Amino acid sequence: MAGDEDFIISYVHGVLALDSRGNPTVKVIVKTKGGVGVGIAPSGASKSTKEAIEKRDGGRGWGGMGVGQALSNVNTLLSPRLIGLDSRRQALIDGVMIEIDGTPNKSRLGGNVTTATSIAVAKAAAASSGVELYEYLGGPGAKVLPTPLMNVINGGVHAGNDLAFQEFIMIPAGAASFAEAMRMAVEVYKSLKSYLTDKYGKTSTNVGDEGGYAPPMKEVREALEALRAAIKSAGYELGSDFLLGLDAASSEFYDPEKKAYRVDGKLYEPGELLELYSQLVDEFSIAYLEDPFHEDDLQHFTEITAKLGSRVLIVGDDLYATNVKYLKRGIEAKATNGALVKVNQVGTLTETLDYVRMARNAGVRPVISHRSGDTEDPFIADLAVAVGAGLIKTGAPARSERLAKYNRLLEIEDSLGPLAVYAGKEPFTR
Ligand code: 2PG
Ligand code: MG
Repeated sequence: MAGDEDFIISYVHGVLALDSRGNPTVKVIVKTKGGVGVGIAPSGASKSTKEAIEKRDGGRGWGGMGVGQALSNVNTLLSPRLIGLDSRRQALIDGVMIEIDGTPNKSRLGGNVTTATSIAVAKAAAASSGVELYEYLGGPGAKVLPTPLMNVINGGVHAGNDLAFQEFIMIPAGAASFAEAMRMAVEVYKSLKSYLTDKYGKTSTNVGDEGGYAPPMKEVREALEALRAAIKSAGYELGSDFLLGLDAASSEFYDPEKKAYRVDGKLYEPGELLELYSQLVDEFSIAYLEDPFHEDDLQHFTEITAKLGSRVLIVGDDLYATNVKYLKRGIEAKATNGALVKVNQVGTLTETLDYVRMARNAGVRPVISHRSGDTEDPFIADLAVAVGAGLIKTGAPARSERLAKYNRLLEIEDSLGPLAVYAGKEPFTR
């Protein structure tokens, strides 16, 4: 049994790491007498303006993306304040960082600094107590393996093609276990590769930032058609074995001057875009739709949720930026029935858990998510099981920064044995 002294933080150190796009990021190592925890901050491309600010050096080196100042914040500002604290006191430690930072968006310390530190602290405490991270964070009842939302065709700012929507997602909801979901997903991922090679040539299966293919498609329906064909040729049924999803990430193709969205070479007024979404839902068994409207258009979120919310999970990502302040507004406006969760959008684990709790209490489904620039840190896999989210979005079954999360979930399912429950279709049944 670990004693109290085993949890006391004795070492906090920031060190340079590189993310999956080769950009510098912050890695933090926290040690106690009883264990070590390492956290690495991920980084988005389609960021919300409401997110915590990453500390970047600017200047010429690393194309301005250096994190020298951020690392020095860990080593000179945070380290002396955190050493001596009990690593289990996550809320207190996150509160100390929020206080030292003193800004509404972590711009002094850096959201990359607070994120990596917050995660490292939780991992050090889990290691010190000798239990698995998901169990430390979620308690002995944590046993739900999330249904993966797998972005297998990349568009938007994650790929060099003309697809307006950022993510075309397959969802192996009909599997009986997480391991079976992965097998089904990999089979479809391979059959998608054959389909794309036949139709668009070899270069169409080069992958984008999240491991999905980035074929030279021009229209949204082409991508959905490809997914439908791939599911069928792998021997599965769309609508039962697999569902489909979209992250439109529509702030990226919204034209504020024209107050309209540019999709497939045409301009859509919000009402017309809503109509397009509802046709796609009917045509392609779409059960998941993220950021259908831009991040300040609460009103059309409310409209689409009223119209499609009984059949589709309408999820706010850029809309909420994992921040209770924006989620509260969304709940009051009945804007969505789902809320994306990214620790680095807000910058601490405590604030993330507050957000998950607020969502839950309002009947809004939390969806744990990676970033397009991610790392080998599998933290979100444990987080998803800990909070029993039932859904995780962490890319295609390709590129090790994505597979780190899936592989960790396979390991968790194995370690839970017969106790494990695969969420499957549950998050989609209302
Ligand atoms: C999103 C994310 C992750 P990014 O929009 O949901 O898929 O992308 O990390 O670039 O914001
Ligand atoms: Mg998104």
